[in-house]
Amino acid sequence: MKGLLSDINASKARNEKQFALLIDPDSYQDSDQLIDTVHKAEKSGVDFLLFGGSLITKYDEVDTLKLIKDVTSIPVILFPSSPLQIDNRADGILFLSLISGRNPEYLIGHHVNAAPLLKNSDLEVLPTGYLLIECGKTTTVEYVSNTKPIPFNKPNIASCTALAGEFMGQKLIYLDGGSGADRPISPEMISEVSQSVTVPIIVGGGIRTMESAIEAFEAGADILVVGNGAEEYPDLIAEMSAAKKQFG
Ligand code: 1GP
Repeated sequence: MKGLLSDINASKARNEKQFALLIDPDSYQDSDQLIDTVHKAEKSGVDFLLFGGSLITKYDEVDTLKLIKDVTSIPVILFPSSPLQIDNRADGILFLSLISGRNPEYLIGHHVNAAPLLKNSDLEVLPTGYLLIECGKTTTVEYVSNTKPIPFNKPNIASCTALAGEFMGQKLIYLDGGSGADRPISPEMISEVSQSVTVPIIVGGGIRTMESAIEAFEAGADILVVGNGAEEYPDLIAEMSAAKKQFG
């Protein structure tokens, strides 16, 4: 057991915030850029790397995960959209149920295919209720999963969905606006969800400034995920780390 979930729970118990950097292998096909990003993450004290994407097209070009593992000891947690993305070289996997949607493949179908692979792996499995929230545009995850996001201004739907997820045994709740969302999830929604569940809350999608990160942390997010924002503006990695250190 690698203790990823127990570390997350311990951080929450201490009121400490965490920051995860999302590495989408399709976005980092330049090895030098990837290594530079990982070094920045290491220097800034990023808590863990999420690795994956809603649609990966460049599996064979650069072995992104190997490059990452060669240069850092930051834990890598898979953030997969399908069992094709299971890779035993990572440390853990978000075992995602897309509970905002009504597509059985993303509620239980892929999980059945993934289960025997995970049983035979060394990956720590982190059961995660995943809620896709409408944040200004149709994202790849919405299209690929064929699910309808929760409306931006309906925090009560999000809080009831998250609570149902916790009652069903999910150990983490992930509120996601989707990669490259136009705007981040509202502090009102994060706040309502955080008052509804006791498990740690991950929030991502469309976070591009330190100010929006602080707002999300203040509203009750335990872990923030940044992907596109750090690709566009690499200094955001250090700024996010500074934002989380204001808490706890
Ligand atoms: C996407 O939450 C992640 O699933 C990160 O989103 O790339 O918009 O930061 P961004």
